[in-house]
Amino acid sequence: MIRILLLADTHLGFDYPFRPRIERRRRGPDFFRNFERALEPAYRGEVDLVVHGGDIFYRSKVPAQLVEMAFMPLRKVADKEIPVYIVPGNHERSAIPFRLLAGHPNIFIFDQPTCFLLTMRGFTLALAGFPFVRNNIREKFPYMLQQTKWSAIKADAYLLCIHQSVDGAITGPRNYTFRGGKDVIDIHDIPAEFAGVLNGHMHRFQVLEKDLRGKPVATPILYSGSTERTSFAEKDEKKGYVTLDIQTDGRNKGAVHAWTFHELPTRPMLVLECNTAGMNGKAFESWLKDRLAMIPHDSIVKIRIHGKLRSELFETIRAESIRSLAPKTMNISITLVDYRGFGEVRSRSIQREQF
Ligand SMILES: [Mn+2]
Repeated sequence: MIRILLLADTHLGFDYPFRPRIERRRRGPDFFRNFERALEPAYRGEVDLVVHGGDIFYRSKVPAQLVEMAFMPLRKVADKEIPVYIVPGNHERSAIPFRLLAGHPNIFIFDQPTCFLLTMRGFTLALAGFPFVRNNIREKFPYMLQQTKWSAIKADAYLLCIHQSVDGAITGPRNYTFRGGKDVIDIHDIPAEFAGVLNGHMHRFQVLEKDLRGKPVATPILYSGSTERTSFAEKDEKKGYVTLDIQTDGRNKGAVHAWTFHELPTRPMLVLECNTAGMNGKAFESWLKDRLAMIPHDSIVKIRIHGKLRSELFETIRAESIRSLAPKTMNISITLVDYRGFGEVRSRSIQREQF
């Protein structure tokens, strides 16, 4: 039996400015904290290997300091002789940060279609994978898979490590389901020889075990989801990582024997709707104070403002004014729902400042 820890979409660097223009609560440290929490079973030696399903960072160009901060925990795992496998995600187009990691003998990066072999306690595991494919993975998938040369390798079990959408994957507050698009893998193209697909890209935890018609598939597709909420679209989602066991009965190919989702702590994320019709600055302030008093102090809050604003209200909803009304432990952003043009630009600039 081999025990694996799967984490993905850690999006490190999100709201983590090294030279902040303004002092306020940042969400950046939350992302680092959950990254470390997800790796704790590895620190304790409770798993045999770690797979990161991609999007370590929140975007493709990141400062060297951030790269170093992100790699320290992974190196700590690798130093314990626990191999770490990394799938470059859509935010990892530039290969540069990986050169720093690639030198470690226990860190393996799917920077091109590859199949890594791992033998442990007499069990040989093959980990095939390739970096995120941006365009038309539906058509390219069989070729990418073939390029890993997995079928020429003898192993007790095969795993596929990728960062892609697959038919049936679900995302967003309205449960959008991926089906049949050119950037979606046809679930039937995944060879039954694979015990499981360890996947990133979907920020919601989910395990796909059926095709779009509801017919069971041979290979479960596991998305551990992101370790923190990267947007309000994820506000009601549980965040965490997955552990799974690969087992074989000797006769059959190895299979995913059990998987467990481990939830990580996240701060409350709330949307406050405000209709400003007839409101002046004072009224808005007292409305906001009342609302903020009712919610947890460490909330991440989005205020959606409806209606046309009196000019004095524009002053009140400036980011600084709002922040002065809220506990320092909160994160607050504002959206002007009914404004286009000037109003929207303004609201965007407020949002940019907040996140
Ligand atoms: Mn992502």
